[in-house]
Amino acid sequence: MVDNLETLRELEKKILWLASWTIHNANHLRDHSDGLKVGGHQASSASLATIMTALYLDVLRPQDRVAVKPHASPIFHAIQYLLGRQTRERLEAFRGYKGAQSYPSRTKDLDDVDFSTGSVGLGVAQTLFSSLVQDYVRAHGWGLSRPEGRMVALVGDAELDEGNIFEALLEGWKQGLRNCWWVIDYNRQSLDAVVREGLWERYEQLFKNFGWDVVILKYGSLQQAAFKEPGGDRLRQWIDRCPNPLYSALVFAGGAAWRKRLNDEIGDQGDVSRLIEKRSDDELAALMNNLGGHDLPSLLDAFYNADNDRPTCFIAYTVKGFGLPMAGHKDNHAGLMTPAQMEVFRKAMAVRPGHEWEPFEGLSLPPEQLRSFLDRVPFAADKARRLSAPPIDVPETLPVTIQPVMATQTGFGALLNEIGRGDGDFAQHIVTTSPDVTVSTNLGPWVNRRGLFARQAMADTFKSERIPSTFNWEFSPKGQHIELGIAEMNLFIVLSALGLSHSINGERLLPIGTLYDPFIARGLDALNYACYQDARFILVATPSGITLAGEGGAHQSIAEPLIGIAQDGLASFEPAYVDELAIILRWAFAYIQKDSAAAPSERNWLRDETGGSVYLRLSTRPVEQIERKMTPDLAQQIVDGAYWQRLPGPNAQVIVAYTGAIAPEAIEAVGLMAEDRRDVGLLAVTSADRLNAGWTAAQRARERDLVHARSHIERLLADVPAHCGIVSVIDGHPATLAWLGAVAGHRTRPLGVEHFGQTGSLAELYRHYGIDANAIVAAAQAIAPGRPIRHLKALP
Ligand SMILES: Cc1ncc(C[n+]2csc(CCOP(=O)(O)OP(=O)(O)O)c2C)c(N)n1
Ligand SMILES: [Mg+2]
Repeated sequence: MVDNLETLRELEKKILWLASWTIHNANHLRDHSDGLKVGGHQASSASLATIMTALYLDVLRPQDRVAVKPHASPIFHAIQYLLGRQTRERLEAFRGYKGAQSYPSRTKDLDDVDFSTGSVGLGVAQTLFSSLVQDYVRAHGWGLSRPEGRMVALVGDAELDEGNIFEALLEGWKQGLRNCWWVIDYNRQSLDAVVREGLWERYEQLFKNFGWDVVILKYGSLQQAAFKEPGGDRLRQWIDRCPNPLYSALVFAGGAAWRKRLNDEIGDQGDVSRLIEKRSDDELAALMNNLGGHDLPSLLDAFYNADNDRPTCFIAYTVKGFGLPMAGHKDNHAGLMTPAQMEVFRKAMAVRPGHEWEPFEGLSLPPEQLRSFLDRVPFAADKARRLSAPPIDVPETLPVTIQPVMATQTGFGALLNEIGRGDGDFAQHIVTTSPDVTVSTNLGPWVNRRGLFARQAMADTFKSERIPSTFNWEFSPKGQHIELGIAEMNLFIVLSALGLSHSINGERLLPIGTLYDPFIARGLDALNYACYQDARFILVATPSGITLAGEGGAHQSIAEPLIGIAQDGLASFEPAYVDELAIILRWAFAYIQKDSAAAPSERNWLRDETGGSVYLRLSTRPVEQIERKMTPDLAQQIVDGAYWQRLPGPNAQVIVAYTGAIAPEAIEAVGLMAEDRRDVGLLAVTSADRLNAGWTAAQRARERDLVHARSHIERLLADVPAHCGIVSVIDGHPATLAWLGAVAGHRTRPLGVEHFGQTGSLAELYRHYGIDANAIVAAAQAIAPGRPIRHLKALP
């Protein structure tokens, strides 16, 4: 490694140049009439230039995976460009249409981003959980022919303000984390200003408390050498006492300012004055800027000496804007170099105009030597860093014994219990996880069969003490359930890591996470992040809605069905019956494994061949089940999002469209209206999300001249007479189904819950929020005039 120092130094310069040029080019050469300005990248990127050079061009191996601090994307892209994995066209279009992404993106970037970043904190936690997932995979005997990778996060210091990082740390400690590096870019600046003094001490203690090794990279090798000179210890004391804002200000002000300040404060102290005097302004600035995070020898030494059996946190002192005129200035976050500054920088880098993109322009080492070095960079040794794994066969049907009265949540437990009996590939690749609600979301029977996962076996004391208990709480490396603490953020990030295992570890998992529906909101950004990375998992959110009557407003979800509609990469369902759930769950296992860029199917206009993740909103409400034969056609309609539970007649005046646990009220309302309204129809909506998506896509296709495009909901409503009204009802926000009226122009009255729930009996709450049978009938009477409906009771 040390032999390469000169080459690495040259390339570090080039990387900083290319990143700066990418930003400058995007900002100054593009027409910004659209207001699209580069912000936040320049100074923040420069801060990590040395660390990333050391890692990517020397330390990392193909099996290592990295989450790069969002604003360091220009450095990442520049490195990939030098390695031949990024194109000039994309760099020229940085932040533009189809250009290199502002924040590294697995799904949108060309240059093989390991983990997307953007919303700070999430990529950091992703590396921790990816390391746990790597351990899970290997403990199950898979992927042992590949070397273990280190999961590395390049973390902004202000990023550590994000609570999800600490939630992850605690979980990592519980699960015996290893092979995980967090390199903290300790530039002591955030977006707005300079951070508090002494944060490193808190971090150091904190990480140590969680079982991490902490390596502090404060002084670069120039500084270390200077400290050995006479007077060096005084200089060191001065540096240690210097407040963050002052250090930053002096970095910005440069050599002369350093000299003045040092002379003013310690200049009369003999040896140290000579130490200062000996150096020119430039040399003095170079010395004072030579913090650990900008010193290749210190960095390489630290990285090569890490013990990978433990997680390691490197606190690397850096300068935000290092090597650029804005270095250290507290306002530099959105700072950009002016054309004049860029011109000075260009000259300093010996880059001729018109040769800005040339990889070796202005470097002193011969291009062949640099090329041959880059060709041998270990990180880029494999052609494709991304791995893949074939799909796991899913049984044709998932058997389940359906009780006459049953809740979907119970059905879910029963389905998994049945799967848990099997010992084929399918059952073996399922991994479940839950944030301390395993038992209350009905995963208990599955866990009893498959056990909990831990790298080291742990017996269930209750069992060994022969105390009867319903649940067998035994941990072993073969277990298939990852029990998490309550933090929902961690649930979504572990799902993100499990759901990328095929790509990261080359071993496919079928992850299922359970939580209470309202707490999706608690981890929503992490869920969004997981979907943005195209991680694949099944989310079972149960219980849900005001149906959770006695639990009250804090546990009753309202907005989640709308999240289900709006969240990209997530197909959501809310079945009413267990036979529907069995169909949907089977479909979900196949859907999460699809991986092609196929066009939407002309049958439902959904992108079923592309796949995605799945969200099932379930309920604890026992509902009378329908005895029926599951035909292929019915199964298909359940998956497509809706079916006629009662077909409306040709003269229908009203149809009731319902979703989920409210089915008995919808059925009752149809019965109450039957005498006074002709041909009432009952539409069972199993997925408002998929119905809506298909409808939108089919319209778009028609607007593009595919005149025959029809979505599932358009076909279902095609024969409903124009004068017919629709009453929709859901235990969730009414907007979920309100759009149904726009499909074919039917007058619609959407019922649902808009205000915080409360405690009460089911009947009281359904009545209070207007989603009981009587409210449905009242709505029908209002939008489908006719003779008064006799069974309608006066509403309170
Ligand atoms: C969740 C989230 N909140 C806010 C932001 C906006 N933001 C981007 S960078 C940043 C400051 C980051 O500071 P630091 O992590 O120290 O990185 P540096 O800029 O010093 O490189 C903020 C607030 C974001 N990207 N994500
Ligand atoms: Mg910072």
